[in-house]
Amino acid sequence: MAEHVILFGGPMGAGKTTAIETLSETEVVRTEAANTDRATADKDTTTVALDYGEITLGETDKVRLYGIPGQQRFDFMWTILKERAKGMVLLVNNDAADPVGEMLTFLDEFRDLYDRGGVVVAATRSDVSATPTVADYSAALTERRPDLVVPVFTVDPRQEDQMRTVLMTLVANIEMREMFTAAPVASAPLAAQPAVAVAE
Ligand SMILES: Nc1nc2c(ncn2[C@@H]2O[C@H](COP(=O)(O)OP(=O)(O)OP(=O)(O)O)[C@@H](O)[C@H]2O)c(=O)[nH]1
Ligand SMILES: [Mg+2]
Repeated sequence: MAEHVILFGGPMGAGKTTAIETLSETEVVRTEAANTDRATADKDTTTVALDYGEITLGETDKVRLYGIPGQQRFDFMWTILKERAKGMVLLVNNDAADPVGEMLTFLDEFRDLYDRGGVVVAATRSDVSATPTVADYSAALTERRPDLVVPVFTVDPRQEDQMRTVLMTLVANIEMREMFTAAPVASAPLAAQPAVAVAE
C-alpha cells in the first residue's frame, strides 16, 4: 500500500481549504480564524495552521491531504509541512492582481518539490477572470525551468471530478518517478506532458 503526503499550496483565497473539503473522504480538520484581510480575499475566515483530510485512490493509494495557510505570516507552517510532502497542488486565483507572479513566488518557496517535478498548477476562479490562460502559466513555467514540464489545469475546487483529475495526475507523476529511480527524491525531469485544461 502506497502512502503519499500532498500539500495544497497557494495564495490566500485560492481555494485550498475548499479543494480538501471536496476531495477528503474523512471529516476535514480545519483551523479557520476570522479573516482580517478582506482586500486580498473577500471571505469570512482564513486558515491559520493547516487543513487535513484523507482520500484513497484506486485500491490502495492512501493520500494525506494538507492545506497550508495562504497568508505569509503563517509561513512557519509551510516549513514544517514541506519537510513531509511528496508533492504539491499549487492553487492560484486567476482573478488576483498577478497570478503568474504569485505562482512563481510559491514555486521559489517550495523549490525542492518543484525541482523534483512534484508540482502541478491549478488555476481557480477562471469563471471570474478568464485570464491568465493555461498557455500563459505554461509559458512562464517554461521560461523559468525549460527542463521541467509542469502540468497546468484550470479548475473549480468545488468540483470533485476536476480535483480528482488534478490529484491523480500528481500522484501518477510521483509514482512514475519512484518506479524509475532508486531514490524517491531523484531530480530527473518529467516526461513530456501536455498542459491540460479541465474546465474552460
Ligand atoms: N466563483 C468561484 N469561487 C471559487 C472558486 N474556487 C474557490 N472559490 C471560492 O473561493 C473561496 C476560497 O476560499 P478557501 O477555500 O477558504 O481558500 P484558501 O485557499 O483555503 O484560503 P486561505 O486559507 O485564506 O489561504 C471559497 O469561498 C470558494 O467557494 C472558483 O473557481 N470560482
Ligand atoms: Mg484555507
